[in-house]
Amino acid sequence: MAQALVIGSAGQLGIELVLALQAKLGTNEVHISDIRVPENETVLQSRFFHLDATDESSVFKLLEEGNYDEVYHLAAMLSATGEKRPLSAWELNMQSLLNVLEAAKEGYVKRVFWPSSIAVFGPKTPRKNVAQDAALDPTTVYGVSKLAGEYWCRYYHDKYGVDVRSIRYPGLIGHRSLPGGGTTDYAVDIYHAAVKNEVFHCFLEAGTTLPMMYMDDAVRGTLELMAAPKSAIRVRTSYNLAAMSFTPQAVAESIRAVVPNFQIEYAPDHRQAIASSWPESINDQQARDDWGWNPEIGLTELTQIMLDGISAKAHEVTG
Ligand code: AKB
Repeated sequence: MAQALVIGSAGQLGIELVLALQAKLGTNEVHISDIRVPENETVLQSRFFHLDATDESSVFKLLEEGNYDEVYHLAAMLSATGEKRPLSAWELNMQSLLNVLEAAKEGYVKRVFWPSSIAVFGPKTPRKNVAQDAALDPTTVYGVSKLAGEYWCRYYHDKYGVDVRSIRYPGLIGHRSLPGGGTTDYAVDIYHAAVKNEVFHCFLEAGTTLPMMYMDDAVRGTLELMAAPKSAIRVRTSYNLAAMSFTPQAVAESIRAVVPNFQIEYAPDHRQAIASSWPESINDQQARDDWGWNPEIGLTELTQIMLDGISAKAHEVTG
C-alpha cells in the first residue's frame, strides 16, 4: 500500500505537492484523488481515485482500504469563488475536513495535513507583522471555513489524539500548475501574461500589499512540518508562514527588469475588498522556532524562476 494520499490532487497546490511527494517517496508510494482528473502526466503516474470528499462513506472507504501514513487533504473552494457560492464553499470546505478527521479518529491514517490561509485574518487583525495568536476576523466564507477548520483540527487533536497539522498559507505562486478562484491568483497570472507579451489587466489596485510565497518554499515547508516530531508541534490550529510581501506594482517592476516592455493596467473588481481585508505581512517566528521553517525565495528570484519556468513550458508546447 502507498504511504501518502493527496485529496485535491488536481488543484494548484495538489499538483505541486504530488510531484514533491513522488520525488521523496516514489511514484507508487503516493496515491492521488480528486473529483476531476489532474492535468499533469507525471502526477497521473500515481494511482488515481475519483473522490467526492464531501461524501463520508467514500472518504472512509478510501482511507480504510489505503491505511496511509499521511493524508494531505487539500480539496477546497477558495476566497473569490467562495463569495459567489457561499453555501457550496462551506459544504465542501467543512464537510470534507470533518470526513477526513473522523476517518483519522478511527485510526485509518497516522498523520493529516490540512491547509489554512491568511484568509482567517481580517479588518481587526493588525496590518503588519501579524503574530501567531493575532485576532482572527475573516470576512469571506472561505476565511470563516478556514477559521472553523483550524479549531476543528485542534479539537480532534486534543480530544481524540488525531495528529493533524496545518499551515496558514499566503498567496502561492508556482509555474507548474494554475490557481483558480483565489484573490492572490493575479500574482501567477501576471507572469503568464508577461511571457505571452500581453498587457496584464490586474483585478487589484497597484498598491495592494499581500503576503506571498514561492510554491517550492510552500511545499518544502509542508513536508518539513509533516516530518517534524510530534513533540515539536506546539500549534494545533495552524501555523503562520511567511516568505515575502509585495504589491502588483512591485511585481510589474520586477518583471520589467527582465521584460522591459511589459505593461499592466489596473481594473480592481470585487476581489479588491477581500484583498484589502487581509494583512500585508505575517510573523512566522513560531514555525521557525518549532520546526525550523525558513523561506528561501524573494521577489527578484521568484520573477526569474516564474518567467523561465513558464517560457520553458511554452517552448515545449510549441517546439
Ligand atoms: C486565495 O486567494 O483565496 C488563496 C489564499 C490566500 O488562501 N490563495
